[in-house]
Amino acid sequence: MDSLDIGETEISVIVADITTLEVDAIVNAANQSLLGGGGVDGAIHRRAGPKLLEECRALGGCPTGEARLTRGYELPAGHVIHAVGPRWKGGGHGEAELLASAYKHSLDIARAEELKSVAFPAISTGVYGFPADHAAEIAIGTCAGYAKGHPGIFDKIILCCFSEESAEHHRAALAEIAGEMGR
Ligand code: AR6
Repeated sequence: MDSLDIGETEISVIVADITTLEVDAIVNAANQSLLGGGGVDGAIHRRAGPKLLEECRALGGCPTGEARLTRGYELPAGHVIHAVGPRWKGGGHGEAELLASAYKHSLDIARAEELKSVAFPAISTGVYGFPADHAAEIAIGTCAGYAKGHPGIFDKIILCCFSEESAEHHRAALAEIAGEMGR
């Protein structure tokens, strides 16, 4: 299942480079320093240009499970929400809760700023080693729960996967939620 409408919010799963998306905000899978890195973080900073790093420096970092907002600069997206997911350490260190918190915090920021379309990468599933299937359940479950709890806030929440395999995990999680909702 590629998309599900919850209230007025469409939750969808796509395979794309998140730096190409024309949305109100893309979410970055950042680290606590907010000073850039590899993976999607590196790609976002490259495309946004040096002013993004300048704005990030002024933020003074971000704890795991939280997020911070900047402008998008040269990106087609208007804003970047820099979320810090957990490193996977076997599952017994609050990783699931911290990952859910990173999604929820990002959506709280988007809601506060009245950003209507938000795209997420699969936070923590690259360098940070979070198992992709478990992370997808948390990503989809948190976004769907948020859309249900805050009707009319978002037009679109996009889970922007970088591989077909990652997308399959997110589609399966979306189908499960749809089933629970009787759709
Ligand atoms: N568009 C969408 N998804 C992407 C892109 C892209 N352009 N590039 C990679 N991905 P990762 P993490 C996917 O490693 O695990 C950085 O160094 C990728 O395939 O970017 O949260 C930060 O600075 C994977 O599915 O982030 C941190 O230090 C997902 O994005 C650390 O890595 C996340 O992979 C964060 O690690």
